[in-house]
Amino acid sequence: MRQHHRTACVIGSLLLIAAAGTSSSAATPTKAPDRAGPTPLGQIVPAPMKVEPGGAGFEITAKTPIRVGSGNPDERRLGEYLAGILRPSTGYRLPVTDREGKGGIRLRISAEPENKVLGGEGYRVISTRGSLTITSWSSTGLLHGVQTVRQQLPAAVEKKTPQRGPWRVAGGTIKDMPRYAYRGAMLDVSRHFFPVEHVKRYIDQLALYKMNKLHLHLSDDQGWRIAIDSWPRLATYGGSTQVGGGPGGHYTKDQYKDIVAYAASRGLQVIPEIDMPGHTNAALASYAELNCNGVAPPLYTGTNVGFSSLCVNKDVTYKFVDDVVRELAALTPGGSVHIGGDEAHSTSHEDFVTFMGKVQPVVAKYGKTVMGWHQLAGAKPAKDAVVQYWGYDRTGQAERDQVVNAAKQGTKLVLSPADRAYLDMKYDKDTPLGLTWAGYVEVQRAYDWDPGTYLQGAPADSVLGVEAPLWTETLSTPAHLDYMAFPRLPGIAELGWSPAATHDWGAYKGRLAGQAPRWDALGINYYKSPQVPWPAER
Ligand code: TNX
Repeated sequence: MRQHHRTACVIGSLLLIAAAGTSSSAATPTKAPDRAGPTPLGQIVPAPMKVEPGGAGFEITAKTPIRVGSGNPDERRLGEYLAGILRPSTGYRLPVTDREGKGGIRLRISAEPENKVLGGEGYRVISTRGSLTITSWSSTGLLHGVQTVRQQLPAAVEKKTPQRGPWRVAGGTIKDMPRYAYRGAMLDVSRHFFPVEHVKRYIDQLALYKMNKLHLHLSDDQGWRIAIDSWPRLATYGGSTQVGGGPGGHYTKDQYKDIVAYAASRGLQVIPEIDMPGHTNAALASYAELNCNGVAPPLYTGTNVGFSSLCVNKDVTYKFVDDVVRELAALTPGGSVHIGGDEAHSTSHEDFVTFMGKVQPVVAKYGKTVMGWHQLAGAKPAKDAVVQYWGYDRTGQAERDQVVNAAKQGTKLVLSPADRAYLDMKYDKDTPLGLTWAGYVEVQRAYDWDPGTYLQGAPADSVLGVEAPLWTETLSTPAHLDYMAFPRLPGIAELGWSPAATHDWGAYKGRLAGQAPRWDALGINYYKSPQVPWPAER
């Protein structure tokens, strides 16, 4: 489909096809979890930093209260969140109470030194016969602790109707904190539009794996998805279709704020992307004056890339950029705005550099830092810009060097190697959805790499973390998103969270297999990779 723009990709795909045949070993199913024994402490995804099993462990019963402090509203909010997961399946009342007392589940945000050393996202879980304590320095850490407890409980806890217990958490202590500060997922809502409810569903899935950034690809050739008051036709006309010609759609500002707030309640910051100067047909179609020739092209519903460009030498272009970035920044509590910059094949290099030189200060002017695809490294990245690397095994050395050199000069990196982290790549030749330009990406390939050493020559501390993009040229329903994200997304989440020392495909695939009953309970439509020892069906 897009191979004429990525000639090297075809060769890459063929090599990978050859490699894939040798690497998939027949997987023997793990035993279904014994109803009598709880999930061993720490057998979760992502793997925790430190696990000290021991003791009888906690059992949730009809009498269990969820204790929160009286002073901190986040403790109560997260207590209610936990209760909301546990009540339907356990059938217990699980009152959230700030009354002092012994026993039960306890949620605590406190600045004690044992919490502070675990940083702004770390937490501890202490499971004993008498109580289950989740404690953290921050509300985000407490939320991550709740997700850990959730995964330690039987998968049936995710169901929406009463199930049989027992509801045990293995005994011992978990001390946990992330390896990387940036653990992201990108959703392309431009190629196909996904309404708020679908985005929230994805947010819930990301939170389960302790991801903390949701990058929304809000504009592309096929659709503009966010209301901009000063340029209303962007959304009403530019958002009126999608790949294949369906009705498309866009988020009103209120809907977008709802997404941002929901994401925040699940520990995720939203990073909005307006892709520029290429990938802009939807904008060019909406306003004739944005085109160098003053003529608006028709809307586009195909899947080619690289044919559109904003008019770099027109003043109105920068008025447009200023308005869009200003309105977007006002909707963005987080620190970054993503300005795209990839595949600007219809913009000369000189124009690209000029354009980025003018646009980056606009982002700064509205109090945000720039994020851009790694082509930004070929222009002059702003001092605090973050560059997102999306190369793959066939990416040329010159292109890599550009990114590595920027990193040496202080540019921070987010790694999304397309042949590892692109959730839209097919798993193998039989995958009914997805693309192949970066090759097939089976579950092991998505997991088995180290972000710390991936880009040779880049200083280790230039790596902020990882992100798994989900492009949607071929994906139009939540079931499609599920199928491509699961089971690869948890692997990228683990690379972002878990200490490098825990990295081990052999152990990981067992823990991953243990997630399947949970996905079944949650109605997640996952790909049953032959590389993973899924539990036998019950
Ligand atoms: C490349 S990654 C793109 C997207 C496509 C994607 C499909 C990047 C920055 N650009 O426009 O949707 O490949 O895999």
